[in-house]
Amino acid sequence: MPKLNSYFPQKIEKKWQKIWAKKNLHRANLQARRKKYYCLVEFPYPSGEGLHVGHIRSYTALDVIARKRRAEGFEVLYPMGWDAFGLPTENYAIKTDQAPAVITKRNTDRYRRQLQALGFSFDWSREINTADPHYYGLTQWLFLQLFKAGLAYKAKMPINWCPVCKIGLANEEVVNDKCERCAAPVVQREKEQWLLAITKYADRLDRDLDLVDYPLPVKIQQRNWIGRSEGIVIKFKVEDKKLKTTADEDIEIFTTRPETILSVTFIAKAGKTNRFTGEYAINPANQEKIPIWEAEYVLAGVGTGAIMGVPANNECDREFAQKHNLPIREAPAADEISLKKIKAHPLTTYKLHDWIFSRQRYWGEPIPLVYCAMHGWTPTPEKDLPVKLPPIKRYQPTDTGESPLASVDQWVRTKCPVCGGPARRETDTMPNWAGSSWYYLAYLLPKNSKTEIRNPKQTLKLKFQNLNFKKWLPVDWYNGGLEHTTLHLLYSRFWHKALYDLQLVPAPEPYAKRTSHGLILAATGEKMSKSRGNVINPDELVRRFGADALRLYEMFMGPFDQAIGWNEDGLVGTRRFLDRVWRLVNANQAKKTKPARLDLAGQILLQQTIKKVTDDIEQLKFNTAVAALMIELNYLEKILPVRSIAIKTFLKLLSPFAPHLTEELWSNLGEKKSVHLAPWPRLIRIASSPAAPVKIVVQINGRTRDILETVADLAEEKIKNLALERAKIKSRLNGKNIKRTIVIPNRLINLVID
Ligand code: ANZ
Repeated sequence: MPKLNSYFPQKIEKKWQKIWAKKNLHRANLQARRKKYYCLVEFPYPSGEGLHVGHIRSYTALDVIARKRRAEGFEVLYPMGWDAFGLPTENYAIKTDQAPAVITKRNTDRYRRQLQALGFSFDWSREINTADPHYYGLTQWLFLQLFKAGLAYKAKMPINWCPVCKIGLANEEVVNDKCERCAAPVVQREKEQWLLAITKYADRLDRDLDLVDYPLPVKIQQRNWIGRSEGIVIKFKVEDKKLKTTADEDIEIFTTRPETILSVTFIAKAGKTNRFTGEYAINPANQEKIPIWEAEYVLAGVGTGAIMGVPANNECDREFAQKHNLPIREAPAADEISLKKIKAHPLTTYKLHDWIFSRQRYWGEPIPLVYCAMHGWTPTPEKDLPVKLPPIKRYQPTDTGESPLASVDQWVRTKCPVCGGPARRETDTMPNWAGSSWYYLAYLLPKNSKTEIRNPKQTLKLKFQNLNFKKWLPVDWYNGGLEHTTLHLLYSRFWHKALYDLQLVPAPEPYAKRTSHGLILAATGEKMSKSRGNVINPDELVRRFGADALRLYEMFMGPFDQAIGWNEDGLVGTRRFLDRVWRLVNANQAKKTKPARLDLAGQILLQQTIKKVTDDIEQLKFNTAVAALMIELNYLEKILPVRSIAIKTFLKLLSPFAPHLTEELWSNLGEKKSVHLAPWPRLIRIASSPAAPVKIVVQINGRTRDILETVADLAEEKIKNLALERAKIKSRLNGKNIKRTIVIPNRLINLVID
């Protein structure tokens, strides 16, 4: 027996990664004639902690899809980049006195190295970075298109203010109403903010969910967040205080339950306190005089900002009535006819609020607007984009709660683009959701976009319209976290729709299909976090087990959409499975006897494996796809030596999960081209292939002498031949003449002799 070499992933993985990169194996040709497939995963925020095992779950899943699609003949784009602006980097910059750009560079270098070590088939030539001035120049330009379309406006808004740190905090930095850094109670402070009018798109964001393939819980969550509600506005006359007669003014209330109008006992309008206003309104249904209150629970931004109080039917109203001694009355429902007489009109309202788009922070895209006393807010001209972040010494926010940019006087002072007079730049920056609102478009920009897109001969609008968007949009399959359902996923759908209306993109929705992976938890079932010290470092796992074993484990660990605890034994198990695959191929090569074809049972099993793996991958049932491969391996191990076609089919099915090991074995089998360029195995119908073999009773003159196992629906002649070959039958027949043969298909053969 020749000594079998062992599986050393550390040796082969780096080697193949280099070869694939050199051959541009995963580069997408956006001009290709073939059908396209655009796979997308949420690009990471390059934090100081490095890659998380949760990233690997999502990225492997779509890597499997991307590899399968390539094998099915599609031109596949599977890109990667960095969502690089954000608070943690800025806070770390403040703490360690380093430039955020320097920290970001270090972190992205590390992430890239980590991702490359896992063998994902990303097209690295299209890597993007939202903090790159070329990138954020385009983010600024797109923002200006929204501004010009009337979708950006400035308004006074309450923000979270930490009186100790003297800074405005993002919502994420407020934990239980306290400052995340110093634990001081956070107060609300009025501040002028930029807002994006996402509410103008509320209706379409709700309705167009019908156009896309998202998991039902994701659609429901988005719909609840948008909070569409169809009701009517009813006018109540207000009694003139002095004359005690009805005045000309009305109070308009919004309700979804007009038939409860006879049970109304008060009116309440949005207020900062709960108090009686001293005024009365007249119920148009029964002319009753009812008090008008101000109530905290009535929201200013919803409906008309006023309600009719129906304590008998509405929980909030009842609570309020009980607290303030207002009557609770249960009257019959008003009928259609009496309702028709009331002055009312239909209204659709939404819970969604406009999106606060300002941050008083350094590490974000500067909002490219300039303020001039004469001309108000004006866009920075296209030729002056990007408005670059100026280098500064201190990233600390200022005492006034202004962005640190406000302290860079030479940067703030500028000229009005309209009149050339003195003007000031906006010092607020965009939230970290800005760059990710259009990044799936950025991946489609020409590779030399840095120079080309800046070529001033053509407007950016024309350039955008000339891009390859028509062929490549929408994204075919987008996987990402459930936590982004009402943030990033909603925000980017909104940007996309606004750009669609501006004829910058050709399709109404950015993502045709969305899926979500479950969280990976610590072994104890807790969330993995730095503070708990239970974070798993993928670098170490790749070193110990190999990237393929880690990838395979994350696909095998449990149902993809469910949360699951980390279990290193599982990883040991998938590594062992790969060791066995390695030995199988080597042992098969080493056998001296002539390799056999798969017998019928073997062929059937292989076809079942192809079908199972093919179907399960599409439904994200990676765990059961891998289980099918394990069953196939068990079988192949027992029947060596077998012809290499069977082994190769098995390797091809495994290749999306374990791309390095399968590539090495594929080439050991003498293949010159990559396993990843080979077509996906096709299901073939085996001649007379049964679901399961059948047992046929063999009788001689009506007495059972033997039982033989064979495939179903075999021709009579063939069954007879099989029966005659059986030793037991041969000896009993002993050369005697068969007078007659009776066959019951799939069950029995009776040989009649003298
Ligand atoms: C009378 C009534 C009777 C109501 C009843 C509900 C139940 P949904 O259904 O969630 O869309 N409402 C209207 N404007 C409001 C505001 N600005 N702040 C707080 N509440 C407001 O909610 C619609 C209902 O929310 C409306 O219908 C109104 O109460 C309340 F048995 O009117 B209803």
